[in-house]
Amino acid sequence: MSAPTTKTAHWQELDLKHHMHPFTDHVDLQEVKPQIIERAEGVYIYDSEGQKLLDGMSGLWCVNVGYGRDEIVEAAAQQMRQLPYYNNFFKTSTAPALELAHALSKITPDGVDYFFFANSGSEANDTNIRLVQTYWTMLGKPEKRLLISRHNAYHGSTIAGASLTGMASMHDISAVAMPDIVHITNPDWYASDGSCDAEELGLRAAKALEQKILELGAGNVAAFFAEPIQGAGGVIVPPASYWPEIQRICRRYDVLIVVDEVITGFGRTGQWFGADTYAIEPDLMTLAKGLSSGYLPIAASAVGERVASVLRTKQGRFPHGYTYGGHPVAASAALKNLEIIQRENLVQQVGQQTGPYFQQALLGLMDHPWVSYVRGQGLMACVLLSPDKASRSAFNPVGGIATLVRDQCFRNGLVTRAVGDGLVFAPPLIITPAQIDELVAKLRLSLDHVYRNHA
Ligand code: PXG
Repeated sequence: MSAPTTKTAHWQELDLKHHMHPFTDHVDLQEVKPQIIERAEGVYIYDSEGQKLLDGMSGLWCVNVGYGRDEIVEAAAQQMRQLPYYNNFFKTSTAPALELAHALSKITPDGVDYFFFANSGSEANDTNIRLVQTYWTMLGKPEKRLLISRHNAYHGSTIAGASLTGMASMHDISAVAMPDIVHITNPDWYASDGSCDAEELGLRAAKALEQKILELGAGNVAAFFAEPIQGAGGVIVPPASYWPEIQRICRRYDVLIVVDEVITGFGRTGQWFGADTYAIEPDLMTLAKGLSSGYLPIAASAVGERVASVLRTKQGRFPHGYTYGGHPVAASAALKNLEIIQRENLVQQVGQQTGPYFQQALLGLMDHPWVSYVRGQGLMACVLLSPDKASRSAFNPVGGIATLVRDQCFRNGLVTRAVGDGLVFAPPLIITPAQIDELVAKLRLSLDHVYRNHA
């Protein structure tokens, strides 16, 4: 590989000298050097060496309307000139936060009409935990405070978010995992032993919730937290049988349903929310990422009538909030982002055209000797690899080959992420069928390259 240009070398040096990366092995990084992303347009990003890459991940599952939207830039700049900051604490508000709450109330499921703003998905999940526990306490049931989450869930990186998260590696680094959180199985048919079909597995995974509630005592269980489709865990799409049964169980035992829509929200699944796709009736939702398409950090807890009516009518403060929650500049950017999604019919486009096209195009890879399964919904998907398709066995080490394919994709101009033995994709919602073909062709090229050298 040719030597990097002076500016790239300069930034790489600064990175190694002064910068610490999230979720990164810094010893590895010293070997490979970070890739510096410098600009972006539409579905493409460009690095400091001028390489153009199709962003198959929308940044980190967030740039739903694609890059280069001047309208969002203008809305933010205008707001910054007029009022760069004011807060919603105590007895003040700003217009962008209120307009955004109103706009959100029109697209969230019926009965979900109140919004508490934060700056990240992790924070919004912290808020949801506080809301859930405050709700039961205000109703005189403070003992109802246990939270149930699932294996392989990702709910954030704060102590509470990481504690809700169901990935063992994230619990290992923290000696201070939050109490009151327990995890149950997730509906991952691919990872199962194959002893039943997917629908039966979905029912069994849902029944695990009922068993756990009975074991803990329904009077102690406050809420069930879940992503409609597990994203960072590897786009684990639930069988159709799963969510209706979860819904029934939560209602039967009076357990609140908190739907984490940080990835599945804002058109990703082909409907506004994953809750729409799976007919879930959430009591609370976690919103972030696509809310502003990542142009500025903003997140929200969407609060359903049941919880809102208690918090809004019982005397007493909810002692919780973030300095930048509902930041007027971020809220203006989010409002413009929602306007674009609506004006360009992006949700319908994903649901009816590009989503099905994307899933079909990826399924075309099943003829590759390593591609053992393709799962997804709308514009999120995971292509799973196995050295033995029939048994769906894992590579040794797990993720070794997927990481090589991921690195080769980057060399071939495609951004993807390796999750275990899978490669995940979540391109911007504006991706065209021709760009989907480009994505799949680059993935095939990369798979073939690694296969030739490592099979
Ligand atoms: N909930 C879900 C479902 C998420 O996917 C969060 C909460 C936390 O959001 P913040 O804004 O605090 O990061 C997320 C974030 C990955 C990856 O590589 C996924 C996320 C973040 C970073 C990387 O898959 N999801």
